[in-house]
Amino acid sequence: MAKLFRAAIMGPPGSGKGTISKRIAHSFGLLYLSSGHFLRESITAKTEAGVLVKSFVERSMLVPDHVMTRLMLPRLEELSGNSWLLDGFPRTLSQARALNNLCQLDLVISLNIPYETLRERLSDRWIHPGSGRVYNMGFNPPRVQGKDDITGEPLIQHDDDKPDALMSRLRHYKDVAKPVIDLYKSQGILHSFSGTETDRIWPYINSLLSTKMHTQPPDTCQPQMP
Ligand code: G5P
Ligand code: MG
Repeated sequence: MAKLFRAAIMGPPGSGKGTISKRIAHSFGLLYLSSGHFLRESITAKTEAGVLVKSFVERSMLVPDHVMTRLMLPRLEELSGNSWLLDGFPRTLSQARALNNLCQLDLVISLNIPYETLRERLSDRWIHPGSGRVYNMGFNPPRVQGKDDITGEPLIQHDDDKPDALMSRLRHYKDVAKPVIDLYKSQGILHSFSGTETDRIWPYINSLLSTKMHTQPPDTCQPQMP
């Protein structure tokens, strides 16, 4: 039986979830599922869910739990034979419980990054709206300023990366994440990483995953009683 591995990465806005997730997906062959990307995709496609979530995402507010679980859980059910990594989901205790009913995670990574670092990073962040590709003018700039490397289309800055919106996102993140972190701690699957540079955190995450993925017992996606 194939060894399946299910992980999630948590952290405040700008903590490097996306950057680290892409490295994990690339190095360990996990499917990478980003809740923010799915939301932006549904907004661009103007689906029923997209119309509903647009105002929440634009105001940097959490999308209601029932909408989030309806967006994420069916995708995970379809991927029941795959190993995957979730970025940005679950974000509330209610989402974590809904996920637990579908599947037990093997590992959760939590990123603790100082506020000042987050503020600096996000004010420098530019996105290619069509694909969700993220650039940072200092850390990973595009080859041509203001243009996407692949398509050459213009890059934009999200309204929710501007300072006022960012402050309220961070405050809210802390309150909402605490019970989720406590839950995963109690399950013995939480691994926290602190620091100001992704490149310095990455070797520790890389080594943790190398160990965990090689010692993972054969498994299938089993529900866990809440
Ligand atoms: P998202 O899209 O999940 P956030 O706000 O949680 O958005 P975000 O902004 O995507 O998180 P990140 O993925 O943690 O940040 O970080 P990143 O993009 O990798 O890195 C941030 C920037 O810093 C990038 O430019 C990167 O290049 C740079 N960087 C990384 N490392 C370093 C470094 O070491 N040094 C430097 N200098 N730079 C670095 O969610 C968006 C919205 O969707 C809704 C909410 O409304 C949310 O606001 N949403 C949900 N709502 C309810 N429930 C959920 N589960 C939801 N999920 C999303
Ligand atoms: Mg992200």
